[in-house]
Amino acid sequence: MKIIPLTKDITLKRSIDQGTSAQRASVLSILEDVRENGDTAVQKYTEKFDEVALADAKVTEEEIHDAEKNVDDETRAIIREAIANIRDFHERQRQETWITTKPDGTILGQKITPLEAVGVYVPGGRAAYPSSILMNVIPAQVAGVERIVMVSPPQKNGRLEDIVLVTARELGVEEIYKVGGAQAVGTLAYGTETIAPVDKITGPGNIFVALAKQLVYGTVDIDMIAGPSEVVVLADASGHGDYIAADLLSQAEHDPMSSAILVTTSQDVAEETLKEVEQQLETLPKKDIAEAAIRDFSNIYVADNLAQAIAAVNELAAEHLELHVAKPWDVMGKIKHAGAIFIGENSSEPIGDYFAGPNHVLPTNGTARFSSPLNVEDFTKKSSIIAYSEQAMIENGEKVAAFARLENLEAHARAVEIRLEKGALYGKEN
Ligand code: HSO
Ligand code: ZN
Repeated sequence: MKIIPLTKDITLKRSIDQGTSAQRASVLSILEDVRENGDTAVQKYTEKFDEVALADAKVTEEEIHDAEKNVDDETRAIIREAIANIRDFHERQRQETWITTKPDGTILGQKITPLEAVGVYVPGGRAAYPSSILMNVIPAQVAGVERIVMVSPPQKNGRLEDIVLVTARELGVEEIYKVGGAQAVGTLAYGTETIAPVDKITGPGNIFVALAKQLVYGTVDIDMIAGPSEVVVLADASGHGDYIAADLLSQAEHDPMSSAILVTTSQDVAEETLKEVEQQLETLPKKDIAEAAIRDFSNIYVADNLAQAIAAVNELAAEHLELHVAKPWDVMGKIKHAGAIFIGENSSEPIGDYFAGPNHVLPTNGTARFSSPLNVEDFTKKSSIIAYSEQAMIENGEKVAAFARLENLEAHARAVEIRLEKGALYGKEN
């Protein structure tokens, strides 16, 4: 991390792991194996990668009860409150089916249907974030998805992390399997003898999971391929270096390839932030990770004025953007690209990770230019409704037939014309 004057063409080093060709080949062969050999293949890979033999991957009621004993009431109360906030926010995203009628009797509409089955991948070990379970499951539930399946790699004792099971229970997710990696993605996409396939797979995972999701896309839908977490802070002279540094580090600790950027109009804020980052870093348990991210993917840019700073921030199209400026709402109106915008210095990014309500699954690596946070609509699909009246058919049929002949599609034209000839006749019969 260095302090650099903001020039016109700042290039931001951000990165996403694309995987090696060996990793791709291995993922492809696992997927093929799971597709052909179902449960037998899944068991084999669980033994190989998770080093545990599981005759049945399904999580039992007993395992959930055991997990519940190990998670205290206080923790569960926090999770419940987060669930309520996240559910409340996502309820507002729900879209309704609509229908419109025209004067000639034509009825047109858009029917919203939830996906029938969704699989949520939950990484194992330290990355088994309960918050990510909430962020993936709740929008699916609000959308009305009937079957939500959770998969996660087993620990060596053959069980899932207590907190994963308790969070699933709090959400009412009942179908949980102890399977991880590419084999879990294959299971969800193709189904096995014991696990029915789903329509969409969401949730973060390691490179093998990401590659597998890419490869099954088309057979099923997927959410996105997320890159390392990133944050951009925009600050003017009113910004406080200690707050800014703390927030930069909060995303730096996610991944050695995470990116934490400050764009500021104030040299003083730049210097104070740099000093604070160095100091605060020292005592972080994940110092190694955060240090790498700060060293390799993070910088402080000093702009001449706010307009230049805003232009840079739009260029970056950050996953998370914090506005530490005197008039954050004014600046908000000028932001074109960001996954989530945190307004004012009390809106620290982790508030959004856990508790405020909006989804923390956000477009990374500049994809906020064209994509949105995970949301309820992602778990629904639309069907168009077209109902033509006889009058509408008679009035418009010839135009449609002419359009069809423009494309040399004679059968299309005749399908319409047969109604123009006979429609009146059938109409009279009724
Ligand atoms: N900041 C991450 C999400 C997360 N943070 C989960 C903590 N737990 C990506 O938005
Ligand atoms: Zn985070």
